[in-house]
Amino acid sequence: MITLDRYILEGERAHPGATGELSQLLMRFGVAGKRIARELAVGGLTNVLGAAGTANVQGEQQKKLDVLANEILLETFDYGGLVSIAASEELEQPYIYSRSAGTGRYAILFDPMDGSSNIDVNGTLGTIFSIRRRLEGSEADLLRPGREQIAAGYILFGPAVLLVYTSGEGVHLFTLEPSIGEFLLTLEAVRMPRQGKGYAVNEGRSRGWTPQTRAFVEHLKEDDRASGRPYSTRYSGSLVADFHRILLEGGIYFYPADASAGGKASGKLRVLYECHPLAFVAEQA
Ligand code: FDP
Repeated sequence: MITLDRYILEGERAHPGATGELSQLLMRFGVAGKRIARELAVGGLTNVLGAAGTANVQGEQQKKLDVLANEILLETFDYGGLVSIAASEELEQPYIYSRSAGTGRYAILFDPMDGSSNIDVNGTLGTIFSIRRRLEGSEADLLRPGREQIAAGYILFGPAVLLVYTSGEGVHLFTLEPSIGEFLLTLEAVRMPRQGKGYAVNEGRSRGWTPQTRAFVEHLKEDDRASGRPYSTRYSGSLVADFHRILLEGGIYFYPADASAGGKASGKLRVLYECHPLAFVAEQA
C-alpha cells in the first residue's frame, strides 16, 4: 500500500537538495480534498446544497459548496508558512497569507469546485490546483506563464475520490480509501492515449460558434473508420470529469468562443485556474 504521503516523501529523496516544502504542499491538497469530499458526501443532509445568493467576479452565481470549498482550501494553507499568496476562481482579489506573505516560497491558484452545476444533482465535481514559486511576493507571481508551474493537478469527486498530480515527472493517480482515510497510489506515470473516441463540448451552444468550430464538430461525427470516426459525445458539465476520461481514454474537450446571446465571447475556461494546470497534466501524460 503506497499512500500519497509516502509516494511524495519517497519521491523527494530522489532530489537531495529538496527542502520538503513542496512535498508538504502537495500533501496538504490531499487533506483539503478529504475535507471537501466529506462536505460533498453529506451535503444533502447538512443543508449546504443550493445557491449561496452571491456572485463571483466572473458574474456567476455561487453555490454554497463553491464558497465552502474555497474556505477549506484557503484555511488549509493558513499555517506552516508555505504559501505567501493564493488566487481562487471564487475570489475577486488575491488572498495574502499575512503570517507568511514575505517568507512562504509558493504561490497557489485553485478552482475550488469545478463543474458546480453538478453540485445539486450528485454529479461529478473537481478541485483544480496549480503551484508556482513566489518571486516578487505580489499579484504578479500569479500571472506568470503556465510553463513556470512547478506542480499542478486535481481532485475528482465521483464514485471514488481521486487525486491526480504532476510535479513535472509524470502524472500519478491516487484513490481515496475511505475506511482508512488515505489516498493510495493507483496508477503511476499515466500515459494519455494519442487518440480517443469521444469529444466533450456543450453542443447546445453551437449556434454561437464560428463556422469552423461547427464544421470541426460535424467532422468528428462523420463516418470514417480509418480515423476512428464518428466520435461519441461525452459531456458531463464538469471539466475535471471530462478531462479525466480523456486522460485515461483519449479524446477532446473544448469550450469554444460563443458569440450568441448570453454566451462567453472568449470561451468559458479560465486560463489560470483551469487551462494552465490541466495543460501541465496533459503534457506530462
Ligand atoms: P462551471 O460550471 O463550474 O463553471 O469551469 C467551467 C465549467 O464549470 C466546466 O467545468 C464545465 O465543463 C463548463 O463550465 C460547463 O459550462 P456549460 O454549463 O456552459 O456547459
